[in-house]
Amino acid sequence: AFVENLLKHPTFLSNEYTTKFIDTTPGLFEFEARRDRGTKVLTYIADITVNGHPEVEGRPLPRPDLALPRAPKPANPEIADGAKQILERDGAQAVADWMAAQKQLLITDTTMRDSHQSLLATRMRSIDMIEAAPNYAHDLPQLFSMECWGGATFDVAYRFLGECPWQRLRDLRKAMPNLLTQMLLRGSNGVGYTNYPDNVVKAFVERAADVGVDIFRVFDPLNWSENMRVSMDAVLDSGKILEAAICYTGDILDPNRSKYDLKYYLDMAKELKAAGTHILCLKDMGGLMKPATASILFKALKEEVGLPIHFHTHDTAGTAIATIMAASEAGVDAVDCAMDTLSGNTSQATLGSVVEALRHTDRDTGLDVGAIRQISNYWESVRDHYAAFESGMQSPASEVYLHEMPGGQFTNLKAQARSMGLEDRWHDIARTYAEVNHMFGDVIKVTPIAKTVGDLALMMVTQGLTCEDVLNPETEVSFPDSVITLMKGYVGQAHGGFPEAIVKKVLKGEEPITVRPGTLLEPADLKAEKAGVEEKLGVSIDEEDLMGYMMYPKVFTDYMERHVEYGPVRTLPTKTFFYGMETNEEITAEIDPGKTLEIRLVAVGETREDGQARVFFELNGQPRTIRVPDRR
Ligand code: BTN
Ligand code: 3PY
Ligand code: ZN
Repeated sequence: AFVENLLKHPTFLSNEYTTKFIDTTPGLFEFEARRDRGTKVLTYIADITVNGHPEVEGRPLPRPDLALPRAPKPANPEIADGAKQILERDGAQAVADWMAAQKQLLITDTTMRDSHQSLLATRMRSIDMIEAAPNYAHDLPQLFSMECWGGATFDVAYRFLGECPWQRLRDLRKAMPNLLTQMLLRGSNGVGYTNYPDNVVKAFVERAADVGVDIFRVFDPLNWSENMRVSMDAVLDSGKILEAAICYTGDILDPNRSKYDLKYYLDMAKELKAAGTHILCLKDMGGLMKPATASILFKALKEEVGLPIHFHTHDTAGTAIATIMAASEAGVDAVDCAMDTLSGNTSQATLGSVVEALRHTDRDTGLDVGAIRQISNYWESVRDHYAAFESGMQSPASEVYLHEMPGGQFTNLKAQARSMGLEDRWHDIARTYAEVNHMFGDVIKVTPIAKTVGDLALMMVTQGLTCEDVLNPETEVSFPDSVITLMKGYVGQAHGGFPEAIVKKVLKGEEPITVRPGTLLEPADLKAEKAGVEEKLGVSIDEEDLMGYMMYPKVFTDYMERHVEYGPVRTLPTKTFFYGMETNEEITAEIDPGKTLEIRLVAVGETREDGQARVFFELNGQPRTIRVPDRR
């Protein structure tokens, strides 16, 4: 019975031993499983080699001569204590107190989350991150934190990369024992695009805290603090660090744009302080904050609220470093930057340049510029492999003050436009996006509302509709679901409400809700849900998997099915993952710690009448033939 159960165990079926399984499984079963894993991975490589990867079809190819990205050996043999040890020793409040007491400007590295979300449509794979993690731990122990999880990376891992996001978190956590890990959590929207039942949000936070998130940056797309409370309380209960965020939009210097003025930000900061946040985040996802605003806003926040402040911005207009300097001058405690070669444009400010700009000043970051250059060079070699996902943006652009699109949406909306054949109309889309924002009463453009604005803008450009047409009671408009959801109040209550004209038109007289959406959602029966998926998939899943399922039922089940078929594809080099192999090419894949497969592609045979292509490999020196359907 034991063996039988074992064979049905999902971790066994998914051939993923690395952390959850190998420690607890008798060595007896290793051989069988390893062989099986090999076949699965070969099947994946054969399929991609024959049929190509749909995600990169028709996109620019990486240079053909690219070497595997390899991080250099860290310069420091030791791992010095970092901020993580303060959390472990003295708790979350101690980290906030320490932060506020520091003279140097603290730096968060966003390369593993926001930077590739904003530059490469979130497609960076775990293997490329984990390779560099020891360099961070050994050579940059002064970093405040590593933003490496959450936001769009959660579903993209399952959806497009065939990876378990929890496994990524676990691996990174382990490789950087002295650094605080940080995630972006969309409040009641979790890491999804819709409000989830309170008990799902709570369970998600508990899992994430357990698996390895130290700092939770929590935001609400409407800056409605009431809708952040469930997730904020869950973070506080977990003992981890709560960094509640205010999303920044508008322009506090513009007298004609008084909806989001200084008082608005100060009031919200006070609400978040009252809710118990350890750190206050100013989240400028569009990169709209100007230097003069930073001087006024951060000074006022420091004086009137007194919390340590973490500033997040994007370099879309090319102004991020100027604004960071002004923020630093005004006393901000920490800022987000991305490693040089994945910085700038829609990504974060250039980390090395911020460090240099502050050198020999009283806010000197103390970070080693030599180590930064080494790590940045590594990221450069990684980025080359993701040429297919580059947005084509060649320079910063002040157009962002027109559309106010968040950096994290920019590349994604561009890709969406491209897939609809609208790439040439990009500037029309940008203008329409701005008009939709106006029609919605000037909303905060951040997930998921940024997507809603984008959905309607794309629809209007496609159908040649103006805002006047959209609002005209005589015109029949079939609104995207996301717009209906927003106007119904299912995302939450907007500051100042939505304009009556658009609400009336979209809801056709139906009344929007005025309560917190979570109060209308039945608590999920997590036990029953778990049993349901297990039944459907024919395997048992664990609590992490269940959270993947609760946020993204279809994406998760699709992932699980592919995973059972293809095995631990996360261990393949990125080049192989997206492009398969060339004849005579040899690669290695470490499918378990210390257990490496050597794979050589011998030849791709002809496709027979059965529609199957034969692909000939050597696996650890032994010939293997794999048959895959030829779908070319
Ligand atoms: C891959 O990405 O291909 C390998 C990782 C799969 C991890 C499996 S999937 C279900 C379960 N959840 C985990 O954290 N590990 C396993
Ligand atoms: C996300 O929610 O993924 C964001 O990056 C928002 O800025
Ligand atoms: Zn961002």
